[in-house]
Amino acid sequence: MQQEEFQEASKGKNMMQSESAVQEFALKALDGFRIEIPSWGFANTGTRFGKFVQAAAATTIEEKFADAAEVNRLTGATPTLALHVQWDLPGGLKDAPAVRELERKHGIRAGSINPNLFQDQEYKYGSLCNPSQAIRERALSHLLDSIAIAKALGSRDISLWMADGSNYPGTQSIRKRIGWLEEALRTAHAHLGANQRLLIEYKPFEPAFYHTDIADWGMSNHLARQAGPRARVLVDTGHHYNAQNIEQIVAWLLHTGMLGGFHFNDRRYADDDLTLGSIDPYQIFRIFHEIHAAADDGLKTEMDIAYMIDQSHNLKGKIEAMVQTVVTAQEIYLKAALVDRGKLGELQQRCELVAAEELFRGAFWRDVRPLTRAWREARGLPADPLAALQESGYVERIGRERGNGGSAASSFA
Ligand code: RM4
Ligand code: MN
Ligand code: MN
Repeated sequence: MQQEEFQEASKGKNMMQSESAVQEFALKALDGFRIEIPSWGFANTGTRFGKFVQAAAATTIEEKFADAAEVNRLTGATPTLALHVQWDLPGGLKDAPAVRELERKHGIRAGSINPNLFQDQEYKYGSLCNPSQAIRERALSHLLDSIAIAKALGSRDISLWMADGSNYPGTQSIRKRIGWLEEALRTAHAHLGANQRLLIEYKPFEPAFYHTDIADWGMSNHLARQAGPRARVLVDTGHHYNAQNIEQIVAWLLHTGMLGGFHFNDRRYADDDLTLGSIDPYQIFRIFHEIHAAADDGLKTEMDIAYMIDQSHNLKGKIEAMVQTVVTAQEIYLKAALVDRGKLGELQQRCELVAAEELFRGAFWRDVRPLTRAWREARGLPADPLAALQESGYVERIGRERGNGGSAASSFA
């Protein structure tokens, strides 16, 4: 939804007496909500202890595009597919025309481009932060290739996550590595096209267990500012310590104009990559509230936030899990959109704590499913996407055709 339209609709919401005004507001809010799905969410994945393969898992980029198209057909909210260069474009830039062809065939656009700086043997001691200059250069050249691929595909965002770090105290110079990273990201930024962005993801630990080179949002924020004006912070909801207040981080990033986007997932312990809202939907609600509040206050950032899913569907069916996630995201986004922020502001101002919290909590508990259903019906989409998936027989069909159940297909690809 355009910023102005959203604000207009928000004003309407504060005076929403009638059901039809609520419905109209909800339709607009849902029209404006798009979420990107990850190619790796359709592939066989697992834990470091093993993998349970699924017959319907995708092993080729063509299959990932087909699955993404099915999710978009059912939900109407996922027009783009995030790609990982090494898993999806192993031939690099020369694979781009084939991806363009898949875009046309399946009606799905390539979304954010993810460099892969964590799988090659050379990266044992780091990629952009490796003490070896030759390995740093190799990593940088992969990052530049990823930017070129994004340009060829018309993708706006390059989202960077690195596994770099160390496992034991005293074994690496933390500050030298900061310097190498700053330099590499400045160079990468200089190669961005006019409309491209560099999103910098952080994560406190794993695979490194003593220090991680980009461990939190402060480090991402610093690096983004050093890199240049089109670098932003990427918040993966699973990449925080347990007690951390993620919505406060989001509020700060909104306030300072540094929020680039999200990798949504849920977790109970660490980077569990469980499906969104499965453990703590209230947290996602609080995050969306900050975003809606910033939009209501006229912050010109709403349209620049990339909503992306980054999950690993080890046990749930891949496509089922993806559809369930998109539906959940829409519901929570809408609940947060429906907070009466005019009234909430007054209660906050008067420090009416219980009334403010009850208003906030009340919006979370509101059952918005009749509204999401009305939106689907109005937009010619299946009223119940999960039921429609089951009725379609898609998963059984691709399971028969692909028959990947017997092969322990390699991770993610
Ligand atoms: C990381 C992070 C990245 C993802 C890799 C595979 O934990 O979330 O976004 O690309 O996993
Ligand atoms: Mn992520
Ligand atoms: Mn992660």
